[in-house]
Parts: sequence; C-alpha cells; structure tokens
Amino acid sequence: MTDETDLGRLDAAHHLHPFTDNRILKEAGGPLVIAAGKGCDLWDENGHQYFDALAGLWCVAVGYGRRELADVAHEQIERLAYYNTFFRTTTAPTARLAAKLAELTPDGLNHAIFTNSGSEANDTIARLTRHFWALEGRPEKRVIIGRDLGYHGSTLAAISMGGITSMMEQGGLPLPDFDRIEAPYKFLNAPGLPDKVYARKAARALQKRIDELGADTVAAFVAEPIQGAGGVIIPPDGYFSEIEKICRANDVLLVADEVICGFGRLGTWTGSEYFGIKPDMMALAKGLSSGYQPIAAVMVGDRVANVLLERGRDLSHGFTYSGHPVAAAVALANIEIIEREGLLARVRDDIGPYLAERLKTLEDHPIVGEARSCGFIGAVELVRQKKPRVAFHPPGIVAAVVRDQMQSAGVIVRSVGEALVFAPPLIATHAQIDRLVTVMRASLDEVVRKVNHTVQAELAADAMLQNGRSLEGRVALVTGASRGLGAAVAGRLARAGAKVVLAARSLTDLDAVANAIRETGGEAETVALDLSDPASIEALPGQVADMVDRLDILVANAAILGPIGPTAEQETEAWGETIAIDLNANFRLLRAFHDMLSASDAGRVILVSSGAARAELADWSAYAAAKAGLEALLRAYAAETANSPIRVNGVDPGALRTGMRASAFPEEDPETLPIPERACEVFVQLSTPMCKLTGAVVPVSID
Ligand code: PXG
Repeated sequence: MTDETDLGRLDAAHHLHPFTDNRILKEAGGPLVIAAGKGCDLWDENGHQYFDALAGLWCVAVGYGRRELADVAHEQIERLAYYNTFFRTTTAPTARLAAKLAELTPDGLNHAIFTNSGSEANDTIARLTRHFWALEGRPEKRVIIGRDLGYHGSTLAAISMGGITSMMEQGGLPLPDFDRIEAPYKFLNAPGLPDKVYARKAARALQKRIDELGADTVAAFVAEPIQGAGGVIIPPDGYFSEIEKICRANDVLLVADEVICGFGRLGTWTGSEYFGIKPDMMALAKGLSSGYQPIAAVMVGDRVANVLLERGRDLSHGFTYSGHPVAAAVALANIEIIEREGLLARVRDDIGPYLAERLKTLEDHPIVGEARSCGFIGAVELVRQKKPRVAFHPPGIVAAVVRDQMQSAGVIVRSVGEALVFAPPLIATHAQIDRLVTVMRASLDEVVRKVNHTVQAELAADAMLQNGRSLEGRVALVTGASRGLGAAVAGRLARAGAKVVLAARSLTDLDAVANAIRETGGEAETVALDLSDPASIEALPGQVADMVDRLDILVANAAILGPIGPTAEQETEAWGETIAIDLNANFRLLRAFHDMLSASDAGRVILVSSGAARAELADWSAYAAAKAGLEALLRAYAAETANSPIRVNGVDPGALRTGMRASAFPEEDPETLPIPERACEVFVQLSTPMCKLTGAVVPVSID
C-alpha cells in the first residue's frame, strides 16, 4: 500500500474530494499524491517536482518545510496540546496572537474571535453583524450584500455571502436576507470603460442595491479586497474608497474578507491597508499560519466590539478548537518569519513589481487578453481572438487545458473560467517567476497548436460579417439621433448588431426612435443632451457609463447651423453660434469621450458635417467655416490618436431628405432627394473594428 497508484486508488475508493468531480477522479485512477514540500516546491509520490505557484491553496506564504514552525508546534504540543477558550480560560499563544493581530490590522480593529477556517470566520461575521444591529435596536437591518463571484467559504452562510452560483445550486442557497451586486471585474464586465469610469460605476451598484432594498434593512457589505477564487479580480483605483463612502453614508457595516489578501499578499499586512479602507470587521485565515495549522480569525472593530462588550452579555458562539494553542503558537511564529524576513517589503519592492513586469510580456501572445497582477497575486485571461475580442466558448475549457499542460511541465497554477490564476509563496525567487512565465508561454503555444485557434477566430470573424452583424458586441453613441440622418444611422448600426445610445435634446423625440429599434430586435438606450451647453456634454460620459459597459463608436452628428440672416450685425452672431455649436460641441464631445474610446480595442469616431444650412438666406461663409473647422478638428484628432487603436473619420452626407434640409431650401422638392437611410452604409463600414482608415472625410455615395 505504499506506491503511488495504490494510495491514489485507496483514496478514490474512500474519499470524496472538495470541488472535484469525484466520478471522473475515480475513473482517472485517483488523485495525484503530493508527498513532500520544501520552499516553493512540491514533490509527488513518483518524485516529480513542481513549483507551487498557488502556495497550496493561496496560503503557504512562507513556503514549505520550515523546521522552526515544526519545532514551535512540537514544543506547544508537549507543553499544552489543547485547552479551550470558552469558560473564562485562555492559553498563552492565544492571548498573544489576539494582541498581535490587533497590532497588525488597521486602526480600530482591536479584538479577535478565533475560528478554524475562513468559512467559519465569515459565518461568524454573518451572525455578529445581525447580533450587533439587534443590540443597537435595529433588528430589521439583516441583509448582507456580497458580490458576484465572491468566495467566502463553504458553510451555508459563507456561500450565501458569496456569489459562486455552482455552490448555491447544491443545497438550495442562498439563505434568506443575502443579496449581491456585480463584481468589479472590468475585463469581463466592462472592458471598454476607462478604470476611473468603471470604478465609479461598479461601486455605485452598491448604492443602487441599498436604495432598492432600503438602507434600513441592510446590515453589512462584504468584499474580498482582491477576489481570489473568483478569478483574481483586481478592483480599479477608486473603487474601494467609493464603496467605503457608500457604506458610511448608509450606515452599513463594511466587512473585508482578507483570507487571501492578508499577511503580505499585497505587500501589506491586509488588503484593506493596501486599498486604504477601515472595515468594521475582517476575516483572516490562510496566510495567518501559512497553512501549517488550521486557524482563522475575525477581527472586530471598536464600534461593534464596544456594543458587544457593553450590552452583549454571553457571546453564544464558538468552536471547540477556537484559539487552539498549537495553531496559535504556529501562527505567531509564522508572523514572526514574515516580519524577520521582510516579506512585505519584498512583495512591495521586489518580487511584486518583477512579477508584474514579467507577466506583461505575455500580453503579446495571441490568446492572452490581459495579464494582471497586484502585489504577489496575478491572473492571465485567455481569449479566442483579441481584436475585436472573441471569448472562448464555452468558457473554462482552454484555461483548464493550459493548467494541466503547465502541471505536466512542473508548474502548478489554478484555472478559473478562462483565467489562469496564481499566488506563489512570498519567498519565490526571480528565477521561479521566470519559470512560471516561460512555462505558461510554452503551454499557451502548445494549446494554440492544439485548438488551431487562429483559423477558428478567422472563421468566427467571417461568420460575423456574413450575417451582416459586423458590429456585434459593439456599443455606439449617436448624437442628434432624434430625427433625420442621426436616427437613420442609429437604426442601421443597431441592425449591424451594435447596442446604440441615442442622444438629443428631447427624450420624447428619442423614445420613438429607440422603440423602433427595439421593435426590430435591436438594443437602444436614450439620453438627453444639449450640445449648446458644455455642462450637458461633460455630464454625458457618466450617464452613458451608467447604461452601457463600453463605448466603441461615437457618431458626432452635431452640425446644426444657427439662424443666419443677411444683415451685417447678425452675421457676427451667426459666426459665433455656428462655430460654438458645430466646432466647440464636437471638440467637447471628443474630449469627454476620449478615455472611453481609448479603452476600446477599436474606438471609432465619425464626425458628420451638415448637409444643410437652416435659413432663408444661408450665410455660406459661416457654414463653410464650420465645415472646414470640423474637418481640421477630425484631422488633428486623427493625428493625435494615430498610434492608438482609435480611428477618426468624417462623413460629408451631402443633400439628403431631412427636415433641416427642407427648412433651409423650402423651394426644393424633397422627393428629388435620397432618404437618409441610403447614406448609412458608410457609417457601418467606418465603425467596424476592421476599418483601418483614419483622418479621412468620406463623401456619401448613393448608388
Ligand atoms: N474567504 C476567502 C476570500 C477565501 O479565499 C475562504 C474565505 C474560506 O476559507 P476556508 O478556510 O473555509 O476554506 C476562502 C477560501 C479556490 C478555493 O478554488 C479558494 C478557497 C478555498 C477553496 C478553493 O480557489 N479559498
């Protein structure tokens, strides 16, 4: 019974594994038997060596095989192997660890409650938040809000606090009074938005949910600073400060689940410290003991602790092994190693930046959509095609193949959806980071050969073009969309698969256009916009970001000529107004949307110059000046953005059958003019990601 095959079979016969399809495991002849560990390396029963880039399960911060920790456990077992902390007793390591944790965690977190796992810590937090509000005389504050893909553990309450739907399906969860909002997963949720815009949008989702539920019913919001098991989701700058503000404004407790981020993962003792927030409660586990002993803790902030101390009477909660002396002694010694070896500074100043730099080199790989990291935790997202982005479908297969490939090559990472995720021990060397990146690249190459990805991607792109939906997945903003050419262009882009946001002065006028688009199966949103008001233009990106997750195409159809009369005084005014609206408004629009368009993999701008002057005796010099100005503007912007994926073009629509044209040329018979729909094809062509043209003014050709 000692060789690896026998152990694997024995295990498969009697052991049901967590997060594993046990039938497949059995069929495969049982699990890999890990036999030994030293530093960042593991050995299986056959003597194969692996670099453990996942630090066990995100926990072995100080690496394997530390004699010092074995000695501490040994000594503590000999002195006092166990005693409880229930009935006014404690042990020396437990008392010391509580004090040490109060010292290491942010100000105001001064009390610890010990548990044996992160799940129990979060379960404890769920109870405590409700207990706290009941003691405060507000028992109706019960709802705990978490986030999609949040992982807080495997107990009933911890699952309910999280957002892993596969866990909820088993056991009829979530429990009542748990709710959740979107995760700040920019890569999947809003790749086309600039960080700043998305940070605000993702955080505002909390305020929105609190408003819907009623702040009177919400007890707490729980978040991992960086979501680990969900796919190493790193929030954009500004997200957590906004979240903290929202929690305070609504009197909702802020809970940080630091199970992965704590103890140096981000180069700080906690992720809360890294993001500059002061949570009311905090869950700690994993790195607390580097996995050498099962131990976890809830750090309780003064606001909650004082209420518990003053009015809580008996705390009816605890586990036999809460504050276990051996586990506590090992945790203290582990923390001492982190301090002594300067592992926080090492992550912050050395291996963290080195990992980030090496990881970025993978972004030139044809199936790497993003390589991201923060401190010493990272992820590489795989895509079938980068520009425009096409995801692998169904998700989860290619990354799993890469992970297996890497494991065969001796590097252990984890796959989550189409992301490869890793968090090596904090003692990993530059050479080990190099190996992680080299083996990952080789495995990606191997997989590309296997799935013959380029051919498939081209087929996908062709299929998109053939069915006429070349703008599938794109988002377009069309100004002046309530009538005429703007309305026609919006409808045409929607038919090509784009989601369109329609902007114009009057929402009522826009509704009819939006409804017509929706009736034919298109997607449309509307927003009021007054192009003569700079504040209205400046507010537009925020309003657009509230509705859509990206912006790829801006059709600035804004050329409106002011009333122009023949007299000398009016001429000056007319100049002013024409330039103000045609030129300034377009300039402001470009400036306002530059960040969002830059975040798109194929930002497209189309400036439309007017086909008509609205007056009985149009002042053609003002009109011509505005047109020339617009062209200069688009050329200047195209030159500025030449080295980016943004393309900027103009369309001169010529004479079309529009209301504006009719009022400018009342003597003209509209029936002799082409309808605006006939001019739309060029807008689709200029909008596609494949269009490479920039800086051109394209006349409409009607055939
Ligand atoms: N919170 C967070 C943030 C975690 O990552 C827990 C709580 C639960 O801790 P315990 O000790 O009860 O497991 C975790 C655990 C994965 C994976 O698939 C991640 C965890 C556990 C199991 C699998 O990446 N994290």
